[in-house]
Order: sequence, then structure tokens, then C-alpha cells
Amino acid sequence: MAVTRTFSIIKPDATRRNITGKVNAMIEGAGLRIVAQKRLQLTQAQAEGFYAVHSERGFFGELVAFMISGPVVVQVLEGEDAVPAYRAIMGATNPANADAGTIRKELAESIEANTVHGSDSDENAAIEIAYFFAPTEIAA
Ligand code: IDP
Repeated sequence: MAVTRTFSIIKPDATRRNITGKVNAMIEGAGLRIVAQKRLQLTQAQAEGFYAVHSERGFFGELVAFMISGPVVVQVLEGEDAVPAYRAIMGATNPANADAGTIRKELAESIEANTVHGSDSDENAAIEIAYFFAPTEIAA
């Protein structure tokens, strides 16, 4: 085990419902520290660039439209094996399949409006963190 970082987005379905604090309580309750955080409105170009890996998937256009439908909160989380630790408390992509007690099971609306994004590898975490944060914006 090592202390590592992951990248998180609290998605527009959560900012719309004013439940970003509930998400943060679950993150901190799992032992992860929020070492950087900012709320912003993604541009279409930012959202398309962030999800470029999904550009060939049928839901890409809808996903981008959803991600720019309201503000998001982008975050850097730090803790023991942060990438798998956060994936574990996020729950499955489709909240219908997520385990009880996970963020998506407790809070998500649908497979698309599923409340949170979390990096899927340390390598992607570093790329995604650099997409949104300057090193000076992260305070551990
Ligand atoms: P993940 O967020 O659990 O890693 P991915 O497969 O990487 O899931 O998908 C990225 C995001 O795309 C999901 O979080 C969700 O918002 C959206 N998404 C995934 N599958 C579908 C789908 O079948 N329909 C609509 N949106 C989807």
C-alpha cells in the first residue's frame, strides 16, 4: 500500500440537487482526503477532450451534453491506493448494479447521471489531474 492520488468529478446531477457535501462526506468517511477542489462549468471542448476515450461509443454525445448541463466539482483525492479505494466507494457505473453504501447506489440517478467520476488507473489519474489542476493548486 502507498499513498497515491486519484481524480474525481462530482457531476452535474449532484450539483443540481445540491448534494456535493453528501458526496464529500462519503469520500472523507472512506479515509480519502480532498487535497484540491474547484467548482466550474465545463466547456463542450473540455468535456469532449476529457472523455475522448469514449468518442466512438454511442452515448458520447449525450454524455458530453450531460457533463456540460450544469456545474461540476473537480477534485484531487489522496489516500492509501486512492484509485481503487475511490472506485470501491463510487460503486458500479449503473447505480442499479452498485453495492449498498456506495455513492452511486445511494445518490445516483441513472447510468449516465451517476453522480461521480473516478480515475481507473494511476496513469490516467495523473493525466486527468493535470487536465484540470496546476501543481500549485494541490495542497496535501
Ligand atoms: P465509469 O465512470 O464507471 O468508469 P465508464 O464506462 O468509463 O464508467 O463510462 C464513463 C461514463 O459514461 C459513465 O460514468 C456514465 O456517466 C456514462 N455512461 C457509461 N455507460 C453509459 C451508457 O450505457 N449510457 C449512457 N451513459 C453511459
